[in-house]
Amino acid sequence: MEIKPHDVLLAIDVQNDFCPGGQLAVAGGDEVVPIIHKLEPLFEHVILTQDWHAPNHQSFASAHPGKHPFEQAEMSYGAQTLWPDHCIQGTSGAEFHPDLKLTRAELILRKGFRPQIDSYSAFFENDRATATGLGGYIRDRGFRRVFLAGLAYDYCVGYSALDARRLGFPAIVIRDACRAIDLNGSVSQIEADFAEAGVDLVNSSDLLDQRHA
Ligand code: VGL
Ligand code: ZN
Repeated sequence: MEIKPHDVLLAIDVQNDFCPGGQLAVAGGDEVVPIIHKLEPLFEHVILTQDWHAPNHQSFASAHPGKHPFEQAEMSYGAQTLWPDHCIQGTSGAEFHPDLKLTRAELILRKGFRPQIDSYSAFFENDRATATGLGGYIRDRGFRRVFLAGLAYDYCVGYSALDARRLGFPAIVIRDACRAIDLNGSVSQIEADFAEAGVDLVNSSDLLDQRHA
């Protein structure tokens, strides 16, 4: 698959708290860093996202007395999975992985800062209605296809890919450049959603091979 000048690489939430040793560690989360580094030169445009929660965020189990991480809670917008405290604004856990070097990135999009709403997707918060502005940015910049990598495959990467499709952008998830949380069938669920929404899955080798084509 050939990368074109109007394509954009979206590196989702490659942050310390989603890497081994972090508060919401994803198995092998740090392994996406060298793969993203290999992909980066293919793209003229790179955007980073950063999960960026207020300390009292309502997606944290700690904000719900008697509840534990990975249980569900009812929010104004429906059911919400509760997480360990993670990616709190200004903490080291919220920083990008120290090895991540995407100096050409043109935008860092922060999400999940409203205490009452979580935001898995880089485009819409979990009420599925509050826009982050990323859709407008991508449209205004004239980008057309959205390629996604990062953490976590079955949450923030997946929801972002589905919303990209909802906004009419072709969305391509680079599978080996992601790692999953895999909670209660979340991987098979997101892949069923991908199939229905027309999200494409590729591997980094499918993109890197173009150099030899
Ligand atoms: C994420 C759960 C909570 C993610 C963020 O980046 O996939 N998952 N916050
Ligand atoms: Zn979060």
